[in-house]
Amino acid sequence: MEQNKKVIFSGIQPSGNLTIGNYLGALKNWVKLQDEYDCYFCVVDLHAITVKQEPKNLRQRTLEVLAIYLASGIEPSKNTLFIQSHVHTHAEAAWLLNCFTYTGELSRMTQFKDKSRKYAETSVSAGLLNYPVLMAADILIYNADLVPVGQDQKQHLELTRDLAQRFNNLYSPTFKLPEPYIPETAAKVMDLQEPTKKMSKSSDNPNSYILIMDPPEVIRKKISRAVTDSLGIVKYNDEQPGVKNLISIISAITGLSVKEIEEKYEGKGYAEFKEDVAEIIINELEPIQKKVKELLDDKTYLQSVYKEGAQKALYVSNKMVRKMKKKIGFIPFEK
Ligand code: AQP
Repeated sequence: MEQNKKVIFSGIQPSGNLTIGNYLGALKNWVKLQDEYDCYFCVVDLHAITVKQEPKNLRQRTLEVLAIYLASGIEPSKNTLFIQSHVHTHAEAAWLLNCFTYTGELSRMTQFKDKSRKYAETSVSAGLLNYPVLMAADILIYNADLVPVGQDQKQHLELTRDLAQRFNNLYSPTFKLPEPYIPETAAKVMDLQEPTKKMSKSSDNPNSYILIMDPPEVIRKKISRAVTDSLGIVKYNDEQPGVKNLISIISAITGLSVKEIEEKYEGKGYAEFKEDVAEIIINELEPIQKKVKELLDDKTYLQSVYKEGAQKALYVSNKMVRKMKKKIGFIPFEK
């Protein structure tokens, strides 16, 4: 039966603690996909090391991200849940694909340009440049049909399609060309301090994001400090990016329409509006936080989930990598 389902691949980097951007933009939507699609949800730790990570933090966050996947409602029995570095085919396929990628294509990527500017003072690793090739490998080794992506990842998916097409033309049809999957209710959560920028887990300013694991009092404080404007009207428009962002957050959590939210706060000030935003976020996150803590206390269970996921992911992806190697001209290790 699974054969008939379309394949989806997605992942989140344990490059920082997850934010409500990751939750509302990715996780909450993934939960809706698990019955209809054959989903591979991965903690992409190989991607995380494209910028410097403290080993202790990386270890801790990788498990926490897996626990957050589970606590958000992603079920191991319905999906393949795993940690990227446990499945060696990702790195292997990335190397193969690197040899079909032009450096010019990579240096033109917007995310590379942004991130290399940010890390210019320390050093910019070749890994940061090659990040989209690893992402292409992640997707292509499962022959994914669909990839849920935010606007900022669309360019990388285009490259994935170009690489797949290039390989297919050079040898013979091997890969499907994956399509972007844009969920109807995809929320783009903006930075609380600079609401024209995406909320990001690696931001240097903790007031710019709400973490999934932030305690209630921290959430109240951060929302009360969120940048708004001097108009004092709860209205969804581009002239009020801060208010627009808070309305989007309410809408993504409650399912209320923008119009319903605007009507609810007609004639009311920002203080009351912000108090409600904070309570709505707290109520949504509380059960997840409780579950994450329980899961992190049960490492044996977490291990059983990621081991089983990795075994399945390896079995599926190895077939594709073997095929790639054979077409390239490598001698098979065994027939
Ligand atoms: N602010 C956001 N709004 C909506 N969706 C978001 N995502 C991230 N931030 C928002 C979605 O989360 C998924 C995984 O993201 P990622 O960890 O692979 O990397 P990212 O998109 O680069 O996220 P960050 O938080 O900005 O990470 P850093 O700071 O490490 O680069 C994706 O589906 C993404 O769309």
